[in-house]
Amino acid sequence: MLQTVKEQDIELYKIVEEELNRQRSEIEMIASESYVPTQILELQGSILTNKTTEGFPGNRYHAGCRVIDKAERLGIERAKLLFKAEHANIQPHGGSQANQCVYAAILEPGDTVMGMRLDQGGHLTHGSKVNLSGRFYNFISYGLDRETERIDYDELERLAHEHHPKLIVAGASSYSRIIDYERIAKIAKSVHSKFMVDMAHVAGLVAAGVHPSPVPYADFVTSTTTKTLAGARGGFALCKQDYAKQLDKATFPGVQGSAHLHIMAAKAYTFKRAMTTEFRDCMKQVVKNAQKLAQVLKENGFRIVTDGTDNHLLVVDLRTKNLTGAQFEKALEDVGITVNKNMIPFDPQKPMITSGVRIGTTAMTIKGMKEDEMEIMGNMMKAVADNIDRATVLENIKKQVLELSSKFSLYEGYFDN
Ligand code: DSN
Repeated sequence: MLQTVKEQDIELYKIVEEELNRQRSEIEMIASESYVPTQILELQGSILTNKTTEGFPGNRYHAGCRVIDKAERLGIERAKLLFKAEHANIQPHGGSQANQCVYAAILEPGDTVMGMRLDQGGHLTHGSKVNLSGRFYNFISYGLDRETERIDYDELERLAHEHHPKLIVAGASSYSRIIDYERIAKIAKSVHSKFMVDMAHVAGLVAAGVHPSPVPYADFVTSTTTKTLAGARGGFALCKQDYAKQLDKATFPGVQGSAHLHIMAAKAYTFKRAMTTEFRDCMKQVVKNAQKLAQVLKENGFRIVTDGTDNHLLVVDLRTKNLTGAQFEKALEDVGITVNKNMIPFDPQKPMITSGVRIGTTAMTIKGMKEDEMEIMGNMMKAVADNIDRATVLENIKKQVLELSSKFSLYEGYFDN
């Protein structure tokens, strides 16, 4: 790939080459990342990018759509089949846009909505004041129980009865436990609220059947096709048939303009691949790996938020190691392990410092790592934490990281043709 780019734009070629080397040599544990199959790279780089169109298959604002309509229809049908959904819209450019499309479908500016607090695991688009969601709508936040560090469903119910939201949003970007979708759906029903689940982080696990599906309970389900779905860089939204027209109209012309056909084709491939046994086995291993890593870290003196995990990620409280998230993130990056600093529940630190890190196992599981490698990594993380100021020890760990990474290949022959 990229041979003509190499000839025409060596600066850009070198950036891609450098990034590929980074992805090959480092241990990638950002919970929202994965490695996509080469079919996704090919489709996202395909000639489908040339077609401009607005509207939906069979009802377009531009001529010449008879072929690309097939790609979007295929993606829609596969999304519906995979998640057993009544309606799918695969046009949202990302997860944030998918959320915006649902909001635009059923809310008016100023409407009251409930979402999970960003600093306790929620997402920016679930009502943060620095995001359009928090500026356009009156978001009331629910959070976690201080003892269990799990969603405080009683508080959620109390707030719902107090504020009568038009929509309740569930879903998170740093919550390691199963969310009780059925219970929140009942609460939503009891206050005549609609219910949306943003399943972006767990969508691959849901597709593989290793995590409960929100689809039977929610009026709307949004997601990305990246993260655990390990596919196209984009989003999609599912809904009950009753809301299909509203959702489509909100997506186009409400929120977005022309569709990205090359990405929609890659989404269609993502859904097909997520139905395979190979993908299901991989997702099972993602969860096993996260649980193993949590156990090893615990044995190594770290505190794990909620004491463990049910999914692909864990949030680690670093206070037992007298470290901040920013310090540990930097030290791990220096030895070649990539994680992100993350607020722990009721964190006394600021968001750019934090008391924790979030660690995900999707990418490394896709590369082929299993429990044995999780043990090695948990031990390396302890060694980094315990030797944060010892340059020679850290140099040695960096060599171990390289050695471990070199055992797992990534995009072999990428630049060969
Ligand atoms: N929401 C951000 C994350 O979870 O990392 C980006 O997808």
